[in-house]
Amino acid sequence: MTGTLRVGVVGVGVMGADHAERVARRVSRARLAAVADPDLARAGDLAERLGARVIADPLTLCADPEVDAVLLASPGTVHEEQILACLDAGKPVLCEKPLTLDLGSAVRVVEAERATGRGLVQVGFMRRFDPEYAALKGVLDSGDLGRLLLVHNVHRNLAAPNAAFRSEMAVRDSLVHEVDIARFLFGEEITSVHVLSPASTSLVAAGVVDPQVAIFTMAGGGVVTNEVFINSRTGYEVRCEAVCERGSLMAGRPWGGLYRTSDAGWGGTIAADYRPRFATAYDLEVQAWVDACLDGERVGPTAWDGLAATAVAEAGIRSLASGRPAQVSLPAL
Ligand code: ISE
Repeated sequence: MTGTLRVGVVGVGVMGADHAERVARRVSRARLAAVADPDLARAGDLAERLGARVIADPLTLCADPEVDAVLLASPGTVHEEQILACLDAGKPVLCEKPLTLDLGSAVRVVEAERATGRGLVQVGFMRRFDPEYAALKGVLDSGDLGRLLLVHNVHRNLAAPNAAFRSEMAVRDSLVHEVDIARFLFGEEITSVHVLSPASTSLVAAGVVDPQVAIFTMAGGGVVTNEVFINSRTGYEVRCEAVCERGSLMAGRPWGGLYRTSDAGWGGTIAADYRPRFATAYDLEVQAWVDACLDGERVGPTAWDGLAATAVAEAGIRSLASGRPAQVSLPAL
């Protein structure tokens, strides 16, 4: 399709404001048509700056005839009703992760999307669009290094976004990225997850587990180790090392460039948060979504990918509480 995609953004907090700016200023073939947020002053300021309309009610934005596609950056608790409103209106939706907070609502979303007969939902697992992660996946798929055996992920944030931070949030909001990357790199489902609770940093409230170490077992027997450390005080560090039969690959070194075991070097800076670290990935993700909406193709993580991530996060929260591995069961849809 030729023309310009009129995008509505729901939720203009940190990530939504970043996406609104991206749609308005950096992505081609798209225009920021409208924004919605419960904080009307925040929505009004942004809309004025970027030349968009404010629509007070998110569900009205989803149905608005002058909005062609919707980018959801609202809290996960309201994703289900907002995605369903977009599907009812037959509109494509790019939904920030997590798709939903529980398996029941994820199933309802996947079923509602299937009933439309179209691939309308893309989930915002932006790392798949990061040039280094994409290059790493390309090398794995080429078979040059043989079979993928292990993945080691490190995921550190500078500090928790607010004082309400709880252990479960590290699983739902942060580990969920590693869930998607593990499924993406192996091309398999995760069958069990074991969340370990090492000694916590003294910088969190009593009873909060930070850092956490999670171990995924993949359907084919591969293993993924994950460190998630929210109050690391070092900055935004996200790295991934894939270990194959004939060598290893690393994405996300602070000094940049896909690393093979023969490389060496040091000297970069660590980003403060996900926006600078994954700026290129977000740009490529939103551009790919806009192009797919206009050209009628589906790209990126699907609603099923979002459902699978929610199922693993639910199992992870059970494991966090019990201290034992938890099996992941995916519905047969
Ligand atoms: C946040 O929502 C993100 O998606 C970031 O990528 C992640 O590092 C952070 O822990 C989450 O809270």
